[in-house]
Amino acid sequence: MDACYNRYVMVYTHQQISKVAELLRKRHQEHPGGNLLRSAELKALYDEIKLLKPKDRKSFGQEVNQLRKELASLQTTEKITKSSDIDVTAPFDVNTPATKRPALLSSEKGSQHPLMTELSKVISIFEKMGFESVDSRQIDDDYHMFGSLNFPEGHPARDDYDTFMTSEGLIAPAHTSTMQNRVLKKRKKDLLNGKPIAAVVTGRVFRNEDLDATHEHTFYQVEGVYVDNNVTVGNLMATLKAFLEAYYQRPLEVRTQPFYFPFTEPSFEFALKRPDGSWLELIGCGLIHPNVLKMAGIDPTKYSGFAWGFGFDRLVMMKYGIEDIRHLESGKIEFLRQFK
Ligand code: FA5
Repeated sequence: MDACYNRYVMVYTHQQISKVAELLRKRHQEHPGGNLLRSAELKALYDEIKLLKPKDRKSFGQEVNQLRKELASLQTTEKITKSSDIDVTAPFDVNTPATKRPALLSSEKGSQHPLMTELSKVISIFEKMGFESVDSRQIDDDYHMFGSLNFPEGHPARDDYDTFMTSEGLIAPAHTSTMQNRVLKKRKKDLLNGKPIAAVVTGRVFRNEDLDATHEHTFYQVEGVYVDNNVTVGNLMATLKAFLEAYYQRPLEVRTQPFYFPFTEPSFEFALKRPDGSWLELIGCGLIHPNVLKMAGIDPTKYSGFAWGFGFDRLVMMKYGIEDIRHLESGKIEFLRQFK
């Protein structure tokens, strides 16, 4: 701090200015927070300029301006030095007596984010139903986003997912279905041992969306993948119903309608009725397309399966009557505290 300070010490030829400079530097050392540029002494020097003979004004005026610059630099240097003193990760040594600790804003004990609390509940329900939980990735490639999911090259359905891409061509996954091929490949040996493949994949997904109360650019999905002998749409619907009943613990009105996904055949869309009577689209699902099984090395003439992907944020919104999805990632403390 002294070193910085000395860098700005100037020499003034006018004694009157030199005296004020000395006085204000001293004052700054004693009260670093004060505003020297507004000091009465500096103002008096400016007033003095007008009273001088015209021939003396220029050199005196230049030095007063110089002093003003010096004082401004001192204050800026002080600000920078001060802010770099604060280390928010370790503001003081734990052995520092309470009276010597820096004044910090009071804080309350934090809590887990409501989405994470609910995610544990969701995973625990699926584990009880025999599903193993797997984390999805936050960066993936074209093959797992599209190719392995039976999206033909150049197919318009690729444009339905407004994906974010890196300049190297990697993709921020727009859905957790990017994990299907990996799950199927890794667990196909279970089928040979007479066990079904049963996994739920959870994670963040990203879409270049127009945002509104039910659409975020970053949200969570929970994907389910189940493969065995003779799997039917009935098994899919019964699994989703059992999950929803266990999670909501109250009756809900649901609507199912045919849909199109390249990776399931047939495909469906599943919506929940909201208190105001409107429908909230929650789940995309269907029977796994034979090409998706084949690409993972599973024989579709022997095995069949179902898959679903639901919007986890929307699931939680319905549980707590949250009217806008954007609250969840907003970091608004008043909103989050309601879930403590
Ligand atoms: C899919 O993402 C498919 N991968 C789902 C799937 C998986 C189908 C496996 C078949 C088999 P979709 O784009 O419809 O489908 O999204 C699924 C769910 O994610 C939606 O029903 C909705 O609940 C949620 N969702 C989609 N976009 C958003 C968004 N922008 N913000 C919040 N939730 C969203």
